[in-house]
Amino acid sequence: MSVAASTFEKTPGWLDWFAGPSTPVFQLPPGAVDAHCHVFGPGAAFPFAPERKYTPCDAGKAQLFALRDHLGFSRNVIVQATCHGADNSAMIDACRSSGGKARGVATVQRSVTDAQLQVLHEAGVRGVRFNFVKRLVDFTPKDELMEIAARIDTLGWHVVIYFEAQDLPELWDFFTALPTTVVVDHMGRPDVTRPVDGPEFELFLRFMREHPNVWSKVSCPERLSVSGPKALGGEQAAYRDVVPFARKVVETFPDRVLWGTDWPHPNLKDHMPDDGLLVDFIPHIAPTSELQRKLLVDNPMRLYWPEET
Ligand code: 0GY
Repeated sequence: MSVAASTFEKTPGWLDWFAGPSTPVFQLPPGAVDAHCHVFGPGAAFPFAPERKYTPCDAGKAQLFALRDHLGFSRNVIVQATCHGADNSAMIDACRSSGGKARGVATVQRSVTDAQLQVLHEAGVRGVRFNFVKRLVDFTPKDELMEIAARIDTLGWHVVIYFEAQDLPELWDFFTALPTTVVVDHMGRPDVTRPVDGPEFELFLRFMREHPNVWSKVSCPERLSVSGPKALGGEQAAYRDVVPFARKVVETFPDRVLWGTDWPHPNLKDHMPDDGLLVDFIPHIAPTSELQRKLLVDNPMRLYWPEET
């Protein structure tokens, strides 16, 4: 796999995804789902949104599906990336081309029609994403988001939320009023230099404990790690500082966790991980085969392919 030249000029310092990932040592269970990944363009076919906060390299469906097969995943959940705004075309095209092996999470605006939601549903969309990370999106009023949540609830979809740990107190009332299943991206981005049993992470655990409709992706150690080492050069002990946080969530809420590569890893500044080594991170946070099966197969299937479970 190689990164093709883009028709758009990338954000300065942009890191392209790692070409030639290793074959994981950890063998994924049959039917494993990569439940958080993106497609970027390609920009020539699916232009990036004018309101985007970054311009990535191209990372299209063919490259995503090749990575899926190389790593040993059976399916993908493709999450609309903010560089495409509320134009879901690239994500939808990837879902439609996947032969039923990909489902999607869309970004929609209040103006979306019921007919448009139906088209998204038929293409494989099963959720919407509300993003509160200020460097990625402009602010959307909460009443608009709540209106969208009520509408997609009737389709049986869920809401994916992305926020930084320090914003959880302020967003708590809104999140806990959502009527759907709520899936948190990357454990709400904890500061992993803080103690895993300290008040900051306890607030996140309480959020999950007190609200059985809240799930978490235990993804993105490469984004959260401060100490490293990087998942490069065969490193099997990567991102050790993230392990206690992710393992705590997996062991406490085994039926409400998901895992994803986050390929093509938007906005990483320091390094681009080898996705094969990211897969090798999984047994450190889900140490038993039962936990691994729930994390990688049972839970994502229940949420995204319920008709097959
Ligand atoms: C992620 C994280 C990021 C970006 C996006 O949609 C996006 O642009 O999700 C990020 O920059 O932290 O989940 O891929």
